Amino acid sequence: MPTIDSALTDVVAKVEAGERLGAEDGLRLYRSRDIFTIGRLANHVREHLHGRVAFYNINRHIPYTNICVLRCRFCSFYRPAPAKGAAPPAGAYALRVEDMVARAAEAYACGATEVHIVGGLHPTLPFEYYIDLCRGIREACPRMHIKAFTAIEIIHFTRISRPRRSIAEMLEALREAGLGSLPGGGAEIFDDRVHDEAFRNKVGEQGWFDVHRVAHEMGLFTNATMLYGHVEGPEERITHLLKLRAHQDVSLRERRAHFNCVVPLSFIPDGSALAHMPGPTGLDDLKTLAIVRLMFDNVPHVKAFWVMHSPKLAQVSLNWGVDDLDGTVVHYDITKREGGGTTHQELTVERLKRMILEAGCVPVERDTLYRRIVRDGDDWAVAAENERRNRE
Ligand code: V47
Repeated sequence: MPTIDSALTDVVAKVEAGERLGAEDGLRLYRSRDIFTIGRLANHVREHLHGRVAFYNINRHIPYTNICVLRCRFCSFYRPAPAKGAAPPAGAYALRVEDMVARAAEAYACGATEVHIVGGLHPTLPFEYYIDLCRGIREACPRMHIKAFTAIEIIHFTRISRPRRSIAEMLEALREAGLGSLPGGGAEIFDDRVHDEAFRNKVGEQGWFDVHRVAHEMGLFTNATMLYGHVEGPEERITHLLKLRAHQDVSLRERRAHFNCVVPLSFIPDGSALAHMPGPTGLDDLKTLAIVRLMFDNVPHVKAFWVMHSPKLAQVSLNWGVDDLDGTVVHYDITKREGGGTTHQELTVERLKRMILEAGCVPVERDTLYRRIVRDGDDWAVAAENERRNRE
């Protein structure tokens, strides 16, 4: 009964045989309108890896500043750095370490296992600020995982530190202060034309990969992202994914850590210099999430960050290759949902579980490193099963 787009016959055969897909396969998937076959294939891979399990975590995203020396055209979050002596622009903020720690402690008291911290490239915050931030959170919230700072922030810190530190020295200093892993942000699209049009001045491909390579060499796990739906096309998306996949191959073979998940980020144009662009449609989102699952035979998890995909589409994607929804989030400042809205963007655990159950999946709370969490009242622990597996 199900008719398969004949252009996908070879791709179907490859996926069924567990063979790696190439660039042409990825492009065929993008060109196809057979969203059901694409979904079935991605779901096949997802089920092979995770059965019906769908992960979520209890976390809090806390940005420390929206002041940024860059002016990326896709970004609606940044406020320009004020000229020396001038007042900061409306809506600009830079939180004190004490305030950041207080926010993290509040999340910790509510059972959060992870804090996700990123921010703009602030012109004057000293390198010590970032160390104090990690140390302060580590002291106030000893068991909370600190996932913080995109590759571009790490490079910024190396430039402002005195004496200037290498990437490895910077990551070591942050790890010593409490950093647990790096989020995947800032990758955008690895392509010179796209970079010039949308993220000029931002650290490019080389810098992003340098940071993730060094992190993996040191044993720090990281994530990888792709920001899609702006000035790039399917070819550039597939090339981006293949570059990430090649990096992961080497990390798995030669380094002590690797990418835990790929997070495709659906561009939200509102409020940015690209506000005239339409942004991706729902079908493009669903197809992209599925194609990401299909292209990565070497990354365990694909995350639909519900803030950018909307909870409804993220839920549907659980049957289109996705196995992780990120978490409770609570406040999100970098993008607001289509049509604006506030920074209060929260899903309760009950809602996350309901979304997952209604999609026919089994909700599993995870920590940042995808170990299962078991809860007993207000207390939580990493499930023994994972600890045993890690030791083996
Ligand atoms: O680096 C910026 C992107 C990223 C927009 O690693 C935008 O687990 C859409 O990386 N529309 C930050 N996206 C978010 C991020 C992330 C989120 C959740 C989980 C993880 C993880 C990482 O957001 C930025 C940039 O790529 N972004 N502006 C926009 N208008």
